[in-house]
Amino acid sequence: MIPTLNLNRFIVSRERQHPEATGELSELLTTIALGVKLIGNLVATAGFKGLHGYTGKQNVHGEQTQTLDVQSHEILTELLSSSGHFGLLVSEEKDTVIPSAMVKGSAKYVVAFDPLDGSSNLGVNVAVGTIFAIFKKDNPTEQSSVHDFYQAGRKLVAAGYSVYGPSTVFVYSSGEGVHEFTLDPSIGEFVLTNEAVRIPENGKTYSVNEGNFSKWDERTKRYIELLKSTDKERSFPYSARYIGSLVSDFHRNLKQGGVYLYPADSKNLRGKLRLLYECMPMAFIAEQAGGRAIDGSKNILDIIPSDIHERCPIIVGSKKDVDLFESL
Ligand code: P6P
Repeated sequence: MIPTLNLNRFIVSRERQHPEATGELSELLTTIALGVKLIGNLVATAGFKGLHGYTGKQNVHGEQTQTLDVQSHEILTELLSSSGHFGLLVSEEKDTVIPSAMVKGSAKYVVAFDPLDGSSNLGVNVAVGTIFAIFKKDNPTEQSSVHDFYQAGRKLVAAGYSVYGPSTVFVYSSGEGVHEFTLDPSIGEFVLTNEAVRIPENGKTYSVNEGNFSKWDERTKRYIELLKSTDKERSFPYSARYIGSLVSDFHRNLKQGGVYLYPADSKNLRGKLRLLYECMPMAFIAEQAGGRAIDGSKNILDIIPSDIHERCPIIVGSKKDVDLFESL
């Protein structure tokens, strides 16, 4: 079967519909997709290349970094730097912004990414993924600065994620719906498998680390107890599905409906996930697919970061499931 549309042709065909498009965003997205292919291969072969394990160093958040975290970070940083289409990078693995080696001065876009989210699962073969967010600079002619990242998620130009699972999928939106591609390893191409993905209005599953139950506030406890109660009208109880990998839990909820939470708790007052390169991209994808994402009270896409690594509580997924949390 000849693949109807591969990622590159799909992106270019969509961007061509915008007369002002210069092709830079298309090149940026296809560069990220190439990075995803390389990282997917790294994840799949790490076991017998002796690449599993920790570097003995910590990242900006004091978390032990794994060899694959660093190598995934290096792949994306080098590919994006040589693309010449962005001024600055933010990576979970680096405490400061990373200037592009190729762009002297200004560029149109800045990119934030989590090169390998969920990497604590790597040694046990649980799916992990890469998450990215692309902003357009307010003043493309001006020298890029960290302030180019201090924009509300609603201003994202594009965002997406990959899941390195039984197949490698690439999901992105550039503001006109959510599109899913699956890697065909026999030709090394991402092939369109779902155009205009819509998240069901409510789901059947909830994804949260219930080990934190005692640290949650009363509202979060009440919400989870509701989802576990018997209420035929609301199709409760939901099933618990949590594998400790945001991209996997989110992707299941995107396709089948459901809600993912990493709420604030007494230990993590702003939750665990990072606003810029985890919460915002997932919130952007969720809203583009007809879902919602809040931090508990505000839409995540309305929050303006003030630090590139700041954390944010997140309740994201099917509209009605997020509405219910907000209503409590
Ligand atoms: P916990 C992985 O470290 C991650 O950032 C997400 O991918 C995942 O959903 C969450 O943290 C798991 O955190 O505290 O439940 O182990």
